Amino acid sequence: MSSPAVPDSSPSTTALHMCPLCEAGCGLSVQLVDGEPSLIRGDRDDVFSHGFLCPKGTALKALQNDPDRLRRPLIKRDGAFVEVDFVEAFAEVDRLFKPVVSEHGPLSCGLVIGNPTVHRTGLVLYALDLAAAIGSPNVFSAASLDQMPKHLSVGRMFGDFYSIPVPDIERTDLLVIIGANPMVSNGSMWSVPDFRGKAKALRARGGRIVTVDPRFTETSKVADHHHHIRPGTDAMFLAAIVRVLFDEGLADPGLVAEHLVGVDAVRKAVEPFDLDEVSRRCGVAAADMRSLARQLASARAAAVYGRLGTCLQQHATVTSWLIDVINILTGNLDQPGGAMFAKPPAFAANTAGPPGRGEGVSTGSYSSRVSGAPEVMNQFPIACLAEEIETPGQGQIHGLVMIASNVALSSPDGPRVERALAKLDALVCLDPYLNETTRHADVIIPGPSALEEAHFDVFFANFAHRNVARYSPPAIPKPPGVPDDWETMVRLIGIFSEMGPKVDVVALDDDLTRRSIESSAPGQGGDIMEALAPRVGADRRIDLGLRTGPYGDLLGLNPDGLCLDKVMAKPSGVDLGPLESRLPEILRTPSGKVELAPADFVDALSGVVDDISREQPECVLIGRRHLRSNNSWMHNLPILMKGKARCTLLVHPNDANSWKLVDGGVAKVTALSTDAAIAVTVEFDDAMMPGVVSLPHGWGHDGNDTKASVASQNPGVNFNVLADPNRRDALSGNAALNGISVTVRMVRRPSDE
Ligand SMILES: Nc1nc2c(c(=O)[nH]1)N[C@H]1C(S)=C(S)[C@@H](COP(=O)(O)OP(=O)(O)OC[C@H]3O[C@@H](n4cnc5c(=O)[nH]c(N)nc54)[C@H](O)[C@@H]3O)O[C@H]1N2
Ligand SMILES: Nc1nc2c(c(=O)[nH]1)N[C@H]1C(S)=C(S)[C@@H](COP(=O)(O)OP(=O)(O)OC[C@H]3O[C@@H](n4cnc5c(=O)[nH]c(N)nc54)[C@H](O)[C@@H]3O)O[C@H]1N2
Ligand code: SF4
Ligand SMILES: [Mo]
Repeated sequence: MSSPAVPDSSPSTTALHMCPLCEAGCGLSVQLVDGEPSLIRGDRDDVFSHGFLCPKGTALKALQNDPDRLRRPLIKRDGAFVEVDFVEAFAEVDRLFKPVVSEHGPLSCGLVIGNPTVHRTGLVLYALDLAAAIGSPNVFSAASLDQMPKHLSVGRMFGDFYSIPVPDIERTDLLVIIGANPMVSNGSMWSVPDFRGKAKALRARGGRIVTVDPRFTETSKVADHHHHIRPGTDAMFLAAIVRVLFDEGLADPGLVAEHLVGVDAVRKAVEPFDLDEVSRRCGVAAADMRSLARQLASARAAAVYGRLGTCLQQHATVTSWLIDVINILTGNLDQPGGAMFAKPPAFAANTAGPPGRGEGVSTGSYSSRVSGAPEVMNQFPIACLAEEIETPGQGQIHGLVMIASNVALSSPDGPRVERALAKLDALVCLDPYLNETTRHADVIIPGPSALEEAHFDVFFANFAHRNVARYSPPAIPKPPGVPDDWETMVRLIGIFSEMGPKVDVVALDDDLTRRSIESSAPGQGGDIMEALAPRVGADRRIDLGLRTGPYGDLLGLNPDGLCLDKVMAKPSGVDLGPLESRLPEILRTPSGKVELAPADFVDALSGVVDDISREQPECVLIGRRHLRSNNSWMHNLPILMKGKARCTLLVHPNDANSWKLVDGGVAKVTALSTDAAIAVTVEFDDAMMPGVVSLPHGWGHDGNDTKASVASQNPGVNFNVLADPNRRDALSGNAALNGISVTVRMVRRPSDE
């Protein structure tokens, strides 16, 4: 145990915590001197991460101390921000939104949920309540810049949006990674800290890793084989592999067969995918595709995993679906070493209600006002945000609440998004920085820092490579007067429920939580609330989730089961074991079967067929990530900004020669569909597939009216100036931020500086 083991006289103690920055959720050991974090290391006893952490975890200390990080709210007075206390900030929110709601109705308000929301317990546990209180269909989230296609594909196949199978990396023999770079991202929709260590162990026991990516990535470097693939062609590549499985009699779902419907429909749907034709378009040799199909079918245990590269494209849902079609047809779904479902200790819909059958998922029960985008998971595509603000008429958005979102940099056509935000009558941002997005706010409300608040993984346990339950109390106390995130959320709920800014937060929280219990356990609200007393807020919801979860004490009925007290008693976490087979129990489809061939996915495959013969653009742009960067918001920490400039355009040297580029020079990159352009430093790199260039997103810190002294020294450029909001995956509404057709022209040689 690494709990405090220091003499009482010493000012140095150790607090255990969890890193909330990315999906790996590493356990931290925070050394405190005089109550201040002095050194952050990995907690070696952590049941999930075993001491691993990355440079961003260490940098939580720098984040804690960043002088630019907001400790108090800001409100805009005569065009300039002034610091106020929290009481005044909430009063201002109430003052701002009252006229918006009374003049235009609740439909004129909206909610934007940014990425860190799902990493902060108090925010994520109350986000749905806030959406309900706002009472508008205008809900948007980073999911539609990210993983919506995967939610939709598994939703249709398995009946729940969160039933995403993940590679059982510790037991697999063959891991095929498509459009993901876990060496840098540390795993996404697949919580897998220390990917490097796990990859090494996999190969040491004779297993193999294959990457499929337009760039030879950091992950390709630790893999056995790499295949360059043209951006946006994954669906045809996968469909051709499925056809090989059928043609060669290799399709064998194994134990899943008895729970499966739709095999013949898939067989028919992939018929048009001729290996040689697909190969010419996607750039992977036909022999390599054939061999991959055979290897996947013959491996003792194999898993195909796809991530962001497979989601930020126009055929993203179909791609996400075909990945699991292959996992199923090669007999690897739900088998040890294959693609398996986690069993989270709390909050998973696929552990609730009767097992094996359910209502399934539906989409499109309403559509967005301007472009008619169907709702998916009760959200509209975030790419529709600007048009919903700018287009006059009934339902136009006039007031917006944004939680942890930097849409100016993260969503397509950032400049238009900024112009739209500037037009709002009311914008409140929950955010610790004054940045490219929050500069347009009327009120910015920061929360406690990552170290100052308790943490429980609400979301990513659904995709964990191993089942665990962990809770960390705050590592350090928060400054006086700063509400917990859940308190801020409840106060906003009070404001949007017309109770005013001074609502009794605990009483309203009681009411919200009791109502939510009643909705799933009618008549039991009172008793259950009593069993959870005296906890309130986020902790009460965590306790409820754990106790009614699949390992729970069932509020006393199963005394050996889990509750929050028991999890808290194990500061490095409770290990709940390796992934286990969950079919058919996990299914929530109306048929009680795995739906291999959802009709709209099969239909959408015909659009992919049309693409096979489509002419290939000369140059397309894709994104990338860096280990010491986190989307758009950690560029203000000197410790992470060390080293050479990172916001560069990677170009294959042969392309660079034919386009007359110079290494280190500045090039103009122009999007063919919109004519939007940016200027960026060129870096030659033979890791790129010819015809493909790569630029990271999340940069473009122009420094105007922001408070980011370090970030604005290294501004970089905003990738998403080039992204067209109308380029989306039609089924899920996810933005197709990769594969943008561009031209690259030299504007300045390094010597011209
Ligand atoms: N260090 C760090 N870690 C992070 C983040 C970060 O910003 N920095 N962000 C976090 C977030 S929010 C997420 S969602 C995850 C993302 O996690 P990952 O998906 O693992 O990360 P990316 O680096 O975006 O990997 C996407 C890969 O897809 C490739 N690609 C692009 N287009 C295509 C295509 O059309 N087909 C194929 N096959 N490949 C393509 C890119 O070259 C890239 O290697 O990372 C998380 N972790
Ligand atoms: N071109 C291109 N664009 C992309 C991507 C890409 O690969 N290429 N990736 C997409 C993906 S996967 C994602 S997830 C999105 C992410 O895009 P966003 O959802 O906009 O998230 P971030 O860029 O991480 O910005 C997070 C915001 O939250 C604030 N914040 C940080 N921590 C906290 C906290 O604890 N509490 C609160 N209240 N606020 C906090 C930060 O200051 C920042 O303003 O970007 C997407 N955009
Ligand atoms: S990999 Fe890094 S950023 Fe992600 S949870 Fe671990 S320490 Fe934090
Ligand atoms: Mo993401």
